[in-house]
Amino acid sequence: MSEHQYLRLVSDILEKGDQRHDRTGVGTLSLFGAMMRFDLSKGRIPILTTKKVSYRLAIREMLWFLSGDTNIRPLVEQGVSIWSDWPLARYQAETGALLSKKEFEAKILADTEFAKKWGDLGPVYGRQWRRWQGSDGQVYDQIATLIETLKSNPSSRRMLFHGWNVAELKDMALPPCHMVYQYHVTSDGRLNSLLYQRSADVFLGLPFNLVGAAALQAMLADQAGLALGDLVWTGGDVHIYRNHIDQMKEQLAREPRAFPRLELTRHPNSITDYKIEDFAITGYDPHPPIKGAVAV
Ligand code: DHF
Ligand code: TMP
Repeated sequence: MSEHQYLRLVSDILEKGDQRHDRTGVGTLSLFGAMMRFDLSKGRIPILTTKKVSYRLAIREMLWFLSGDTNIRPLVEQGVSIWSDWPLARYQAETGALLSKKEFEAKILADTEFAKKWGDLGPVYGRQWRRWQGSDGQVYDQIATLIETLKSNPSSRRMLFHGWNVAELKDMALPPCHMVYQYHVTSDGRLNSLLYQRSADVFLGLPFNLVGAAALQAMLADQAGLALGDLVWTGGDVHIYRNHIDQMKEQLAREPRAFPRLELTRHPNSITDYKIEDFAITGYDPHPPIKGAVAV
């Protein structure tokens, strides 16, 4: 029930991972099918301690998903650069322009028309979660429905939301990685969640995804008047990029510390009203950061 699960997964992949080619051309070591379970009931959330994780970026990303936005501009405004590489790659491919990430982000901030044209990721997470376009012409807010059901029918086995909208995949900069979130309420009023992630970059993406899922679970519990239970993470293609292997070995040599505590300091009336200031993280005492390049 701790960070050791993550480290065990890392050492399993390094030991037994299949050496594969992948879409990005970088190459990975990969295992198929993995699970981890984190107990959130004591107020601690899985922010890895064996390297410093910029958890505020991950929470900001989750708040951006919940806002329904799919344009990187509001992220860039908040100093969050984790999504900028993909619109930049499209801009470079389509215009032949050679811009650095910094220059591209400066244009996104300075020019709203440019941001509209080049900063959008297509109908990714936020769009599908809050405004799934049905074939019946209706627009579905999966998050609002989930919260209503958590309150009105918590024994339901149908509490989930989904990002994999087949008809719209071709318009997405990246098809969703963390694609299904399912929820479950125990008889004593604890909210469990299970995240299914079809593809996981164990060094860069996964630590962020754990923070996002835990922050989301805390907000949903807060909205529905529930206590926190377990966060179950499950992955499909779970991989370490070849250019992250040295970093992962360095991380494996470190001793994990206790996970930090999360407390929501305010109780907004709606899931869309949380601000980064509402997340009080205490007792986070990580080892130093470890840097690595993201495969685009
Ligand atoms: N592609 C790939 N190949 N891996 C990913 O993890 C990934 N994640 C995406 C989009 N596409 C992806 C969205 N999430 C970083 C973290 C999460 C993320 C994208 C990037 C990242 O680069 N993290 C660094 C730097 C964080 C910072 O800016 O401080 C890290 O060290 O955690
Ligand atoms: P893929 O679409 O070819 O699977 O590539 C997506 C890559 O991004 C893959 O390495 C998984 C990684 N990823 C995460 O691990 N977490 C995320 O949140 C996102 C968006 C991507």
